[in-house]
Amino acid sequence: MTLKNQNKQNLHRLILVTNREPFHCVDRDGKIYIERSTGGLVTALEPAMEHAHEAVWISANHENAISSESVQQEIPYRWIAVNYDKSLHEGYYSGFSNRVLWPLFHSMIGNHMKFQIGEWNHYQEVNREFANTIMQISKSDDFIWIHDYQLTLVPDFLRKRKIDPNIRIGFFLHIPFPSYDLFRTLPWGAEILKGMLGANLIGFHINDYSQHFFNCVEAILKIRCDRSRGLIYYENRVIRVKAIPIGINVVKVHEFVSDKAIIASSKKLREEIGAKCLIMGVDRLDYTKGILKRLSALEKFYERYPKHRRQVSMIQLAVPSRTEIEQYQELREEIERLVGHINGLYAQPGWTPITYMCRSLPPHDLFALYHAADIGLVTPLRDGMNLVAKEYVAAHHNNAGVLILSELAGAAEELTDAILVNPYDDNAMADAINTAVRMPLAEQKRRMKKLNEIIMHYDVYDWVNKFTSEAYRND
Ligand code: ADQ
Repeated sequence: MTLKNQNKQNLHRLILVTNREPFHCVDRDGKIYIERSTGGLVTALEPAMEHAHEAVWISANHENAISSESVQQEIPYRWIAVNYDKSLHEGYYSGFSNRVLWPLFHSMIGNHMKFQIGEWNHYQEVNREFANTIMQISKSDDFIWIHDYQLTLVPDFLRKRKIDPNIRIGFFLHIPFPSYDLFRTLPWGAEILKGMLGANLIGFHINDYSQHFFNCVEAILKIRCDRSRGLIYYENRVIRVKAIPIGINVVKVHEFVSDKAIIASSKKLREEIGAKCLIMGVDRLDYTKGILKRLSALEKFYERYPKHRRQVSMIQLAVPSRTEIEQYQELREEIERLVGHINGLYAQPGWTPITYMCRSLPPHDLFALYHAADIGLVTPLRDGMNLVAKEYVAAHHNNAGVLILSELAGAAEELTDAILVNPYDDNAMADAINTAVRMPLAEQKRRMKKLNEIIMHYDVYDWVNKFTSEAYRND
């Protein structure tokens, strides 16, 4: 699948709006370098930017040491920063976005959801600043595409500011949308729903999330929804709601894993690990990713299937994120403790059960790991989609490999030829690891072929095309 130049044909300028900027700064020997980000969202959105006939990326400016001129030399499109008062940042970002909406939308409110006075106001103010910046540059016929839970109020703020009705506004939620029973615990639920309803099109990864959204709109706002057509009638406008699952840039992954240098690194990694079978886990360091339960499952696996000790090793890679939030610091310590515990229990001279790396890896090393791993263990407790699962599948497009995938990741809807597991059930996961280790090569290849057919068909270009054409549908 390739991008069919959707944006070029209809000549709408694309204004992409995200909380995070599409680059980050790296300090090397005291000198600051700007690098394009490699994370999930940016990787997914760059193809849309590169194929638009004209494009602008609007984001916050977390890396505020940097001038826009120096950034502009490094990225192939115009970037505009939203400048808001720094005193709002903690409440908007770490507070309301990541201590309220993130756990709530992942249905993990228990120990994680924490309201603090004033944060809702900070969230609103920053969303208003985003809308102000968009208003300053937008012109008739633009296509404004707003992303994710940090910016739910922006579409409605644009309507309130009387944005040109010719401008289409799309909103895509990259994380799950929770059930009504959970969503109703949020004191500002009605405002969040109305905020999103400012868009012409609201996109989710899977149909379950759209249905939850419809339930909340009906129950909380008492608004008429036509579910069979995916339409909501609100303030004399028709809003389209649609499940459009995100894909990956499959061709790029194929290029990485056919690169001779990456194949050589993958081979070297295998030799260094020594074990016959290598399992990989790759995640942002986040409690939703289920890393602790996964490690417990591995411990159970070694306990129940002692003959696999020495034969099977795991590399767990976790890139630190939201390090300013206490729960994330605690999680990091707990993971380190558990890795130490398992290695202490089972390691033997010449064999280490788990190699744990807590950092971001450059694409070369990341894809060498994907390529080297016999088993991809992707077991989030809840995940909007999960791109790691798709990247692992793409990295094994012409060889064997087994994906073990959480039923609670959006990706499980499409990747039904993976071994699907309940990520809370470490006993069942231990058994799934055993099944994967013992799976005959022919069976692995058969499953990999089917998984690859899916991710090749529904790749990131398909996602961009579908979202753009849905946003311009008039029927
Ligand atoms: P994330 O929660 O960030 O994305 P995910 O979809 O798995 O999760 O994307 C992570 C990305 O970061 C992948 O592309 C992966 O290769 C990369 N990555 C992870 N660890 C890394 C490391 N140590 N070094 C380098 N790169 C690393 C959110 C939602 C998901 C949804 C995406 C896209 O939470 O559910 O799939 O947006 O919509």
